Amino acid sequence: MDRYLTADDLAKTLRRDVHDGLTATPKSLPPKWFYDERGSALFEEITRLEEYYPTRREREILTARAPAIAAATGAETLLELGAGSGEKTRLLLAALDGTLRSYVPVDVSGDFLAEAAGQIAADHPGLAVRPVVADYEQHLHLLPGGRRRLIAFLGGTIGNMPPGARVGFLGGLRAGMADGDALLLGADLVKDERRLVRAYDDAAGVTAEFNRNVLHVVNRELDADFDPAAFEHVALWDAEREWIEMRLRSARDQDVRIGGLDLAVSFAAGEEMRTEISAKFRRERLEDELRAAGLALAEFWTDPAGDFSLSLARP
Ligand code: AVJ
Repeated sequence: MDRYLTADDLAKTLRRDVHDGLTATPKSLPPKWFYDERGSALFEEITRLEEYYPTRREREILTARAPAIAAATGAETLLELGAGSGEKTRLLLAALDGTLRSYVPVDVSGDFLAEAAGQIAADHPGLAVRPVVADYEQHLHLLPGGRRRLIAFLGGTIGNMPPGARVGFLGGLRAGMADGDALLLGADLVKDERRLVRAYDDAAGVTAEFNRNVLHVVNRELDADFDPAAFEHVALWDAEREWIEMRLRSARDQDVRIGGLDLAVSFAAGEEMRTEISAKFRRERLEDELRAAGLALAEFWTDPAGDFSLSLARP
């Protein structure tokens, strides 16, 4: 397994993110820290909720379009950014069967990656599986080369980036791509506000628990004393910026100590801290942002209901 990111790098990034986020006004924490073991399990649970449509819709599109993706790309290498739950990967691997020689799952967490890669290697004899531990916002230029690479960035995770970061990220991807390479990008679409908000504020409270999990992570990793029960889950639709925003609202005046940073922060009753944006797209905006990064939209597929999109783009 290639490692461009050590546990120590991750720990440093967490320290910086938490320090910067908790000393800013308004306070915020970045969504990348949701996904420890418990957070990943909670996210898996979210993907099975009736209210959370994106995973199901993306799977519908992949199932219908995998043969077209294979025909259009003839991919020899599949690079998957953010190792998924395995199911979408299996659909792609099965469809690319005729041309594919190597599979490169890329993730920030090595433990999860090695296990998933081992399983896939066992199921696909003859396929070279080369997991890479890397931060795809930092290490794009280090990813393995080769001819006819298909870079898959699925799930709608691009929505977690604010617009400026998206342009930089897509531009970085483009810079590392050659003729014959392609990008497969999953992105959630703008739709009825009530459905969007319900997808991020489910009746069973799983998303609320997922949101609060970032406080458990900070408590454990940075010796902090957040009381997660003293923060309420908030999900709202920002109609102007067309993104869902998740926040944690302090239920009372409280002081929190982050021992590992030697930092004390106060929350006022009702104060809200942003923990995630999840941008929703329209075709035109995706096409414009891809074009600005030097990528041309070749295919744009949605599920029959028009809820979610898969874009295929080329340099
Ligand atoms: C994994 C980033 C695509 O934004 O929909 C799910 C994360 N947050 N419920 C999303 C998430 C709240 C998810 N992504």
